[in-house]
Amino acid sequence: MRVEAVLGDITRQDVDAIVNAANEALAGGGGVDGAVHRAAGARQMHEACARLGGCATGDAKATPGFALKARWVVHTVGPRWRGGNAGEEQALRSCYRRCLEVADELGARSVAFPAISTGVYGYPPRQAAEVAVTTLLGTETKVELVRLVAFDQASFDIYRELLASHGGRAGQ
Ligand code: AR6
Repeated sequence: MRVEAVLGDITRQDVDAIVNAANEALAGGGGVDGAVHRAAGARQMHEACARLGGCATGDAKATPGFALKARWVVHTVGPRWRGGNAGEEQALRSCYRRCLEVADELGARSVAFPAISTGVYGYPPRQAAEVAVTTLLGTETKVELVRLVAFDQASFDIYRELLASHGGRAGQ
């Protein structure tokens, strides 16, 4: 598996599946979640999410991508940051692992991830990036390309640095 980093918008990625940073109700929201719902088609995505019956923190569930370039959206629920001693790291690792498992079940070969939990949920970006890179590189999967999509230059630089030291690569 190859892990690369880009600076950009998750909703514009031309991959088999994109990951959504959702909430447990799968009810839509701001940030990535709002952008994904709008770009996919809000009504259809809302209905598809409603049929999934929610999603626990650390778990992941898929819907079609509807109007997105990506064929599927894998919705995952990251932990809210509560200072670091409330199981946040374990839950965030679970998100990345479960997204790859769901991607494998779908037959997705390329998957783009946003920086789960680092917006509204407040996870420190560098610590989240370390969890992302080490978990992805340490998980057995049939996914061939993982793209980490940074929304700002500082996050992109962190991914680039971590990938350089872990044998991945940065692009764009
Ligand atoms: N493309 C890529 N990254 C983005 C985009 C985008 N279009 N928009 C924001 N980011 P967040 P969370 C970055 O808040 O912390 C929602 O309301 C953003 O800069 O989307 O897991 C849900 O419904 C940040 O670094 O997700 C939940 O209630 C990262 O994506 C809650 O927020 C994640 O920010 C989930 O919070």
